[in-house]
Formats: sequence, structure tokens, C-alpha cells
Amino acid sequence: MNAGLAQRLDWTALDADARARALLRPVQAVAAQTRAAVSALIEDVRAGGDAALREITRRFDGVALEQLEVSPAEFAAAEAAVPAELKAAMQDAAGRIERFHRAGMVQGYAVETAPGVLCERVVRAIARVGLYVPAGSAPLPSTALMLGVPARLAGCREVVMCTPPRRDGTADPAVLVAARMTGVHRVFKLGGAQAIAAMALGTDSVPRCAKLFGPGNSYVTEAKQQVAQAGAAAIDMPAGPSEVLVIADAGADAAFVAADLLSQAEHGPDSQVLLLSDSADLLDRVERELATQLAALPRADIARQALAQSRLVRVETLEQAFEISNAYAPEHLILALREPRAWLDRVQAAGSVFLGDHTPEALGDYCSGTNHVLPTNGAAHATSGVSVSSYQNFVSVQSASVAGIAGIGRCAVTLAEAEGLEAHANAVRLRLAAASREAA
Ligand code: HSO
Ligand code: ZN
Repeated sequence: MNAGLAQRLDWTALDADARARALLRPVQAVAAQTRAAVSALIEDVRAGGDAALREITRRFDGVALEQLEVSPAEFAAAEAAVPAELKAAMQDAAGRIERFHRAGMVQGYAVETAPGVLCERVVRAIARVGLYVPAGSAPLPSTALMLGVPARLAGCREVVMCTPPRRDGTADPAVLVAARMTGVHRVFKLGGAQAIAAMALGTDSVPRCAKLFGPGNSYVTEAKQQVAQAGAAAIDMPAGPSEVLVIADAGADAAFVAADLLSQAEHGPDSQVLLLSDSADLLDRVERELATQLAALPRADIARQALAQSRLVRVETLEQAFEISNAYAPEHLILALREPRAWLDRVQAAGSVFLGDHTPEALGDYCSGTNHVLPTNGAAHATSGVSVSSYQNFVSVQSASVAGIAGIGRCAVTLAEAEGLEAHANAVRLRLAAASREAA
């Protein structure tokens, strides 16, 4: 019965060790070699600036670029090259992404915490941000929309984007159209660790960005981590290979479930795919569907490698499935259940949740309106997907009147004395004395 595509497991038959192993992500360890190669690339960019970027791009992308930045003429050519139907779909998606993200924007606020003491939080856009849009085995214009729309809503003064050049020295036209659509200010044809280094450190042509966003291969991810650790730039989140966990009941449509698993598996050989069900029959049917649908996929090779690391798990109850899912904290969680909304309260940790048979992950990947740049590798335990807030700083402000400090100053003095910080106490006492003179 086992088509051999994914591992079949029975949760109740597993001991604690086997359960832990069942939820292990594919090995994430960054080879010491990768780490060293990335730090050498970052050093090269720091020392050599644009010349180093050109040399590295020649070496890795096989193209000699005069100008790293996409010119107005190249943008115009991209506009002409992208079919109207694709443009309209991107426009349509961008509209919904904007609607959803705008509604979630955080407002500043002010509270009088004591008479004469006003505390506020004001929202400020991060002035210059850097977006990375991968091109590797599949260029992802949808990622340009997911990163560009919230950056524009946040009001960032300058939005910079890097995307790898193709062999002919141009960037993917659909990525360029998406960048323009979302108001990205400047696009550079740079990929990999060198793109991250350029945006974090700045060169003559690439401006230095305070925060970097977006997914990428292991070099990009490692570079983001290194520049963040060095304090050169902040990053959106630790990124890893994409993942989906599906919880399906006996009534789920096996073809739908298999299609969802495969749409995750086709992303990359290291994509992680998990299916939990309380119905052995459903698992059997999904297994058959996987084999049939896989055969017809252009990226079957990639998907097959991902499936080989994936698991179809029989659980005792759906409650147990939610416990497992919460422990795993998937990037995407699909609830192929008869009453999906009734189960939502049980979800404690997940990047993005898809309710019911008619909400495939692909809808969220492209155009439902939610963001597809999401926490992976268990980060969903404590990290959220990209939103407008990711592009903003929140600054607290306080102002006390004479009456205000007269009212709460003693509190500060007491705490300062307890901490043995006499200068702190003095700063308040001096004002209290002035306040009582004023009152006299
Ligand atoms: N599932 C990917 C996003 C994506 N899918 C882009 C298609 N294009 C990571 O969330
Ligand atoms: Zn996807």
C-alpha cells in the first residue's frame, strides 16, 4: 500500500524519542564551509564595494554587469514584456494584500497615567529598508508584492530591493513589475550573500539599509544572520525552508489534501510536509493521490525529494493532532476539517492558518491578502509573519507638568534610593524642590 513517497507513522505506537524524531525538521545545520564562505563574501563587499559586487556577480551569476541598478529603460522593457493577464492578477493580489495589511496597522496612543503625566507611543517608519526577492529555481514576483506592499503602507522613505540577475544581465520582468506596482524606489541586480552584504553595509551604488526582509537560500539566510549579529542591519526573522502541516479528518477531500502537500513540496528538496489524520482511510487515499498527482508535476523531482523527508501520521484523535501541531509550530497550518473554525481556538503557534477544504495554502501564498513571509523552523512559537509593524519603530514619549512630577516624583525617588542610584534620585528631588517653591 505504501507508495514510498512519504513516511507513514502511527503516533500512538511511537515512544517519546520516535515522536521527537517524527517532528524533526530536515537538518538545518549550516555547514562551517557555508558560514566561512558567507563571511568571506561579506568581507569582500565591505572592502571592495561595487567592484567586489561586480566580480562576485560575474563569478556566481555568470554575468558582467556594468550597472548594478535596474535602469528606467529596463523597467519599461519589463512592463512591455509581462502579459496583461499576469499584470492584472498582480494588481488584484496587491489590492487585497493592501486591504488586509492596512486594517492591521497599529496606531499610536496617549494615556494620562497620573494627573499632569502624559505617556504616548508614536509610530515611525524605518527610513530605509532592503527587500530580497529570490530568483533561483523559480522567480517569485509574489514575494515582491508581500514585501513591498507593507513597506509602502508603513511609509518607509526609501525601499530598496535586490534580486539576482539572469544570464542575460536583466532581472526577472515580473519581479520588476511587482516592485514598481508596490512603489519600491530602487532595484539592484544582486543575489545571494553579496546582495545582503551590499544592503547592510552600503556601497557607492547600493544604499545602506537599516532592516532587511525576505526569504532566500541558505547563503542568503546565513548572510542575514551574520549582518544582524554584527549589528550592521536588523532582519525580519530567521528564515528557513518552507513548511506545511495539514490536519485532515475522515471527510477531507484526498485530492485537495495531496495537492496542498505537493504545492509545498515543489518549493524545494528541503521543504517540510506533514499530514496528521485520525482516519487511516484518508491517509491511504492521500497516499494514492500523491503518487498520481506527483507524476504530472514539472517539478516532480524536487517534490519527490521533499516528500521523502515528510510524514503522514495517524493520530488517535484530532485533539492529539493539535497538540502535535502546537509543539511543531508550522509555518502554514491547513485545517481540512468539517468544522474548521470550531478548532481555531486550539491553535497556539502557527505562521498562517487555512480553514476548510476551499482554502488552499496557495491562496495565501498569492492573493487572499495575508502575508506569505512567515516564521519557519519552529520560530512561529514566538515570531509572527511580516506585517506593516515589521517596517516601523514604536517610540515612547512622556511629558510631566510641574503638578505631574509633584504627584509621582516621590515614587521615583524611593525606587532610585532602593537601587542606590543617587544621581537618579537627585534629578527628581531637584524638580520636587522647584515644584514646592513654585507652589509656595
Ligand atoms: N509558500 C511560500 C511562498 C510562495 N509560494 C511564493 C509561492 N510563491 C512560502 O510561504
Ligand atoms: Zn508556496
